[in-house]
Amino acid sequence: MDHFAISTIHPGNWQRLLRFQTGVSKKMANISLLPAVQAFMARRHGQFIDGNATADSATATIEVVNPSSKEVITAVHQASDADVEQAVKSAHDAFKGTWHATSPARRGELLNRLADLMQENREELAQIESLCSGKLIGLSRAFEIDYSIAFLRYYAGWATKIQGRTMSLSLPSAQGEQYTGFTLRQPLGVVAGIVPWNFSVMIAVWKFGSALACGCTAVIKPSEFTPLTMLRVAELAIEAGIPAGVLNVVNGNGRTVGPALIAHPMVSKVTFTGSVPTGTGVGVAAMQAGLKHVTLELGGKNPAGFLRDFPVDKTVDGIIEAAYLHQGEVCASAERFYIHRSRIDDVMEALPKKLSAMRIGNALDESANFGPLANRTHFEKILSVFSKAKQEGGDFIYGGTAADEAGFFVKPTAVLAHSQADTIMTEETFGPVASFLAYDDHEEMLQYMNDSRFGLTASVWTNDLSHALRLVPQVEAGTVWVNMHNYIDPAMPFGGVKSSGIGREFGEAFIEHFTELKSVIIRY
Ligand code: TXE
Repeated sequence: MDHFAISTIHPGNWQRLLRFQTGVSKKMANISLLPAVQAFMARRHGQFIDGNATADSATATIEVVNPSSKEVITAVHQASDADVEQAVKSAHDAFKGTWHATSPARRGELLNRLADLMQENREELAQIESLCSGKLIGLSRAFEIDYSIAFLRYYAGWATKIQGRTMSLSLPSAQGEQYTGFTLRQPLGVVAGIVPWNFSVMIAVWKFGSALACGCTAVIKPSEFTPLTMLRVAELAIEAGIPAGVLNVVNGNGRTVGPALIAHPMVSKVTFTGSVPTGTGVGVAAMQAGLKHVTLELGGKNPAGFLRDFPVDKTVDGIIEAAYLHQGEVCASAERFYIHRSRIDDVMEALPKKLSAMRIGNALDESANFGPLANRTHFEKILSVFSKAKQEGGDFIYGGTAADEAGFFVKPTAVLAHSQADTIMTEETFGPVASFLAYDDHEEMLQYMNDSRFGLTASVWTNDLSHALRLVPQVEAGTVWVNMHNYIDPAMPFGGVKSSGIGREFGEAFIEHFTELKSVIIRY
C-alpha cells in the first residue's frame, strides 16, 4: 500500500501530506513505471480534438523535461492555428448538438463515470504527472488525482441542481392582465481553460468539471511544461461516454496558442489560473475579444500571522504546513510569516531542525518528502530570489542554495527579513521560501498582513478563537484559515481579492461564472 492511498478526501491524509510525517519509510528506491505509462510516454503527443488524439508532425515540438533528472523524456507537437480552430469548432458543435441534447442527470452520470475511470487509472495518471511536473508521487496520487476525482464528483452533483428563480412582479395592470417572471440559468457555450504547471489535472478539472456540469463544453490548454496528463484524462473522458468534442485539449506555448484561443469568436468564456502579469493580460485580451466572461485565479504573497499566545512547536508545524507543500508551488501557500517578537528567536531556532529532517528526493522516490522544482525556468527564478535576498541582507535561517545538481532541486528555505519592504516580503516566489518578520502588537501584525497588492489566502493562528473571529473579517484575502493553511474543499468557494483574481471556483459560486442569467416575463 502506498503512503497516501485513499479513495476519498480524508483529513488525516491531509495532515500527513502537509506536515511531512511520512518521511521515514522503508521504501528507498524509485517506484517502477507501469507498462501503461511506458507505452503512453512512447507515443507521439499533440492535441486531443473531437474525440481523437492527434499530432501533426509538421508543427514544432515542445520538449518535456523530467525535473528530477533534467532529462528530456518526450516531446509534444504544438497546436497549429488549424488545430485551435478545429478544437474550438468541435467544442462549439458539441455545445449546440450532443451536449445540449444530454440531460443534466446524464451529464452528472458521465462526469461521475470519468471520476470512476480516473480512480481505476489513478496510478498511471499519477506517474505521468510526477514524471513531467516533479510532483512527489504520493502527492500526485493523493492530491492531484484523488482531489481531481473528488472535484469531478462534486461538480457532477450540481448538474441537476442548476436553477433559476420565480419572481413577484409589480408591473402595472390596466385591464386585469397579470405577469409572471422567472430566470433561467443557461450555459455560456465554449469555455477556454488555461492551466498552469503546478497542478495540471486538478486545475483543469476545476475548469472543465464546472463547465461540463453547467452544460458548457471545453477546450483546455495545459502549461507547456506539463502537457501530458490531461491528454490521457481526455481519452478517459471518451471511454466514460462523454461525447466527442465536449472536452478538447490543445498544447502549446502562451504566446501563440493561448491568445488564439482567447480571441476565437466561438469561445464565450476564458478561465485562467497562473501568474498575475499573464492573468492581467488574459483578462484584457478577453475583454478586447468581445467582452468575454472571464475568471482569473492568480498568485499572491499570502501571509500567515501567528498570535502571541500560539506555542512555538505548533507554530513550526504550522509554518511547515503553510509554506512547503509541493515545494511551495501552490498558489494558496503562505510566503510571509509574522511572529510575535517574544517568540521569533525560539521559532527561528526550532524551524531549521524540521527543515533539515526533510528528505529531498526524486519525484518517484516514495521515501522523499521534498521534491524538485517543476522546471528550469522556475529553478533559475528561485536561485535569483536567493541572490536578491542575500543582496538585500536577508538572514538565511536555513537553505538558500540548490540542493542536488541531478535535477531542479533547491533546499527548503527560511529567511528572516529586515523589513516589510524587502523584495522577499513583497514578490511571489512560488517556491519553498518562507520569509519572516517580527511584530510587536496584533494591530501591527494585521497591518503587515494586509500590506500587499495581493489577497488570495491568509491564515491566523491562535488558541483564542474569539480573537481569531474578530480578525477574520479584517484580513484582506479570498480565503482565511484559522489554525490551518492550504486546505481546500470542493464545497468552499476559492478565489482572490485585490490583484489575486476575479471570480470564484468551487462551491455553488462556480455556477454563476459558467451560466448566463436570462430573465423571462410573461403577460397573461
Ligand atoms: O505562468 P503563466 P508560468 C506564477 C508563479 C510562477 C510564474 C510563472 O509565480 O513562477 O507564475 O509561471 C499560459 N495568453 N504561477 O510562466 O505565464 C501558459 O502557457 C494566454 C502562479 O507557467 O501565468 C500557461 O498555460 N495564455 C500560479 C498559463 O498561461 C498564456 C501557478 C500560465 O502561464 C499567455 C503557476 C497569454 N499571453 C505559476 N501567456 C497560480 N496562481 O497557481 C502564458 N499563457
